Amino acid sequence: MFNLILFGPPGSGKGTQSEKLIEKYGLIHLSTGNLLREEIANQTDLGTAAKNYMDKGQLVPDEVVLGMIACALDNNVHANGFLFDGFPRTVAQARGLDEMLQQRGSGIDLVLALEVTEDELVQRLVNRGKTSGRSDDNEEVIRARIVEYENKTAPVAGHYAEAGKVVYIKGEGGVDDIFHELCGQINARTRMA
Ligand code: B4P
Repeated sequence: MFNLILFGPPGSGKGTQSEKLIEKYGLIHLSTGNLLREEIANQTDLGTAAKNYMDKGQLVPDEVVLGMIACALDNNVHANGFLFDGFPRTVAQARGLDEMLQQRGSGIDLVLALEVTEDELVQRLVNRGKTSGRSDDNEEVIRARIVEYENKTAPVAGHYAEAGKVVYIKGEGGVDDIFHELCGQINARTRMA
């Protein structure tokens, strides 16, 4: 069992790198952003409530996100490990996750934190907005998402740093070069490669 958190601000490449990492290491990909967008697409009550927050660049309430993750863990009891992408986004979510994993006899092994400058983040997400159809990929909402990240999400790195689990990786440059750096850190801690 190997549980990895891919951490970083909006637009830092979490979704992009997650796709490559799950393929290489056979981890189950849990992206709360994707799970929430599925709920919106399916027009569920949860999705309708979440959309109100997401369209303003705000975080969805912790209990909603923790409930989705609990379900996903229960649906994948035989997994090799999980890649958490865009989760946890608050210290309360991190504590909730730690508790859920502990109850299942495991825990977080590594947090890989992607570092990207704010100008580059905005540029990437504005570009993605031209084709993504995502209502939160416009400059005003992107700026709000970055403020939300600084206030509520950045402290999550501190939570895991206390246990020596965080490694910072430069998230600017070629996608394959960044992937290589991430794999190096995972390989140093596992025999999964
Ligand atoms: P997410 O779906 O997690 O979206 P994100 O932060 O924008 O990151 P994403 O993974 O999509 O982008 P990536 O960096 O890969 O969250 C959306 C919203 O959902 C949140 O604002 C919040 O409201 C809600 N939410 C989700 N999880 C939550 C939680 N746990 N608690 C509360 N609320 C939650 O890529 C961005 C762009 O950069 C792409 O176009 C990509 O092609 C490009 N890119 C990637 N790597 C690059 C590189 N090396 N060089 C150049 N471009 C690159």
